Amino acid sequence: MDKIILHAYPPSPVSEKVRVGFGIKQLDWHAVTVPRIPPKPLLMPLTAGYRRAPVMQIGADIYCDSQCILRELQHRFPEPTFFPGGADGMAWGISRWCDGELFNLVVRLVMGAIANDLPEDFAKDRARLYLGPDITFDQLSDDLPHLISQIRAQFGWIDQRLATGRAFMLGDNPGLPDTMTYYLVWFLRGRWAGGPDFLKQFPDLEAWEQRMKDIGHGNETEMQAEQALEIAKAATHTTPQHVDPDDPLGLKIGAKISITQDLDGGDPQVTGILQFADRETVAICHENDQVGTICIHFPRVGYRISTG
Ligand SMILES: N[C@@H](CCC(=O)N[C@@H](CS)C(=O)NCC(=O)O)C(=O)O
Repeated sequence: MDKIILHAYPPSPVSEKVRVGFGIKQLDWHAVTVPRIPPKPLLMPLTAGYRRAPVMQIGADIYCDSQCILRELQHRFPEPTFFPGGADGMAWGISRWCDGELFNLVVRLVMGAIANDLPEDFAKDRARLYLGPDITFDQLSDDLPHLISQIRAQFGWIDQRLATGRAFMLGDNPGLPDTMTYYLVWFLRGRWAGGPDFLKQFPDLEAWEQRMKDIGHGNETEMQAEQALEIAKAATHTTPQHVDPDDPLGLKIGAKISITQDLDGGDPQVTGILQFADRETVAICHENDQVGTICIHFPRVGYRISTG
């Protein structure tokens, strides 16, 4: 199998979720560092315009969004499982909470608390991604106590879950719900000055946080972006042609489709030729001079597909 390559940058919290996923599965992988804001000229040939981090590459198959990446890791490397004790299915719902409501609150708090110190271009970019077109992080300063109250109650749920004597969310071994919640604790502790004090009220969460940190990231090796592009060009994607006959959108193999995040973050649409679609994943083929033909995968949940 081709190497696992993660296109990301060290401070990215969503990428930390995937790095811990590599740790749970004890994988060898390569890290390509991408810029924190566009332009990302050495990433775009691989993603046809998708600009967020992380993106995983295996040969000429490209996986966008942490949800899609973790699913592919579970598929390719079933053991150690992300679902110890047989918790498949519903555990994915945790991502809708953590990557939606809870992520949004934590981003607002972390960025809102340092709004005046953020580099202008970074603040503008992230405000558009996470707050929408009409509001900036410095407008959140009066809202910080409210945000803390919301996060406090929800981190309390995590703490309660861990107060039951389990080492991890599902029992003795770490799994998907652990990495999906841990990255937000990692982000809040590392990037909000009030984080370490705030977290002291959750002793079981803090003990678990240390266990999660101890898992590590698997075996990481740096790679240059140019090398990743060469690997994609030399490889052939391995995604079969398949579309679920009951697809609610009536998708057809070979149709031209566009995919974008189903929220107003100003993300560009990604366009290509449909190769694969089932309930949870959609994949398109895309061709350009730098990498030849590649297959780009997205989750269905949280993404909107348009045809024609
Ligand atoms: N739903 C996406 C969200 C990814 C996301 O928003 N990542 C942040 C970094 S933590 C990002 O891409 N920020 C903008 C950028 O890096 O250009 C996922 O789960 O991967």
